[in-house]
Amino acid sequence: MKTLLRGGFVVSARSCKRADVLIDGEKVEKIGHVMADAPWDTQVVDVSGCYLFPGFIDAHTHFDLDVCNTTTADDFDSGTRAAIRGGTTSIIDFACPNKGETLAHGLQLWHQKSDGKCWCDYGYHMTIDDWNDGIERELDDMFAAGITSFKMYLTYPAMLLPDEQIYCALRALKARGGICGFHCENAGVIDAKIAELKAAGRAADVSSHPLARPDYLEAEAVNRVLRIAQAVDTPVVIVHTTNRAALAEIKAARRRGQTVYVETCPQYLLLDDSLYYDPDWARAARYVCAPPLRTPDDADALWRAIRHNEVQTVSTDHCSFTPEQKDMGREDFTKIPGGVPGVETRCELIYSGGVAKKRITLRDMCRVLAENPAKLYGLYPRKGIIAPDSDADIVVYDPKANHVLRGAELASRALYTPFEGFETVGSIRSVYLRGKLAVDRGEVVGGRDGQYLMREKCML
Ligand code: DUC
Ligand code: ZN
Repeated sequence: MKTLLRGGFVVSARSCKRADVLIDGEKVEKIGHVMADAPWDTQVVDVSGCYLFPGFIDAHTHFDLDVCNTTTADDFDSGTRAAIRGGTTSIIDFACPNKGETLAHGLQLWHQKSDGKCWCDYGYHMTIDDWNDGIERELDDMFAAGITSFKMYLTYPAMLLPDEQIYCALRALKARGGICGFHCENAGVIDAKIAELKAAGRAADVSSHPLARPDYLEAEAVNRVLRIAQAVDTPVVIVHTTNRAALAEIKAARRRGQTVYVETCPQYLLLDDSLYYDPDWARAARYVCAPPLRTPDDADALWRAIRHNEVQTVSTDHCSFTPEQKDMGREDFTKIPGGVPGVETRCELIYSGGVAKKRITLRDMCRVLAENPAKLYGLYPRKGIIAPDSDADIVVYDPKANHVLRGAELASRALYTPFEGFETVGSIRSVYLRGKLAVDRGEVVGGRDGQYLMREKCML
């Protein structure tokens, strides 16, 4: 049986047009005024007054990840259930072998963690936290397994690679048409600042976290990565960009002719570092993530950069820990497991805080949440657009159905949201995953139907 979504406004990165969408099986068949073409037994769903977005893609999640001697609250089961409830029909998580392990081992481990458990479609980036001939040889296997994007870190001792190895790894990826994302923070100076803060008796202060990881040390690392990329002559992705100084480094690289793709996240657009100074330690600790939250001025710069197409994607860096897990850092702020939940709330936050506030347009929202991530990570046009033959991943957004975000009501196992009490403008009415109703009026009605995504090379 076919399904006709009737009377809505179909949003793309270029337009927002009144049109009906006919779904046949897992695919979009037609768009336009297609009622006359629909067979008699077509299921007609009235979506008048709603926006129809292509299913959103969150290209930055961490599910079932071991951090700081604990494991994220969300695994692939709860994490992808939260994702689909929030309008995300595809996630790309970071497979993460430990130093000394093979990429094949990391890939196998991530399949074990996720296969058969996912409520939305899923793929992986591969983390490169070690570099040697064996790993270089394995890159071809990764491409054969549908992994075309990678990640390297400029911070965290367990992940960090020296500049020479970053250069060699980027050169090897360039030769194969791969793309790499970078976590940009300066490791050495941050460690020195942590030691100073502890020596000054500030180990138990959550506010030590942002003081140890200032914006300019992120900007320094962004600049270093971009200069290494210049030496290799290859595009790179700067993930979870938080601030104006980092954006200035990116602009400078673009001015000298480099291609740089930029990601930011809702927490950097809508929250700020004053939250670390909450006298309630437990409340402040909920916002510990790396890089940390920045200033309202930085958030303004990021919104502007989205408007001007200088930021290509908004993902979440969903890395969830319960308040009880955050408590592990009561005496030592460096032991607070870093990360915030976000996969479930991204769409409503960006609509409410971005589109409804006229900071960005509906088309911008579609571009950074769907079309660009699909192009950047080799899923387009199967994903990222509502068009004939694309997967019928569709989010029906009702702009009049406002509600209030409450951590206790979310599917994530984090048991809180950093946006507690946030009043949304509108909400997700329903979500289709490859033609099948997966969310209906806030209830997850689909199953663990997520499929592993074999991805092509970057096409942005
Ligand atoms: N930052 C976090 O806060 N958590 C997980 C990984 C990261 O980069
Ligand atoms: Zn991350």
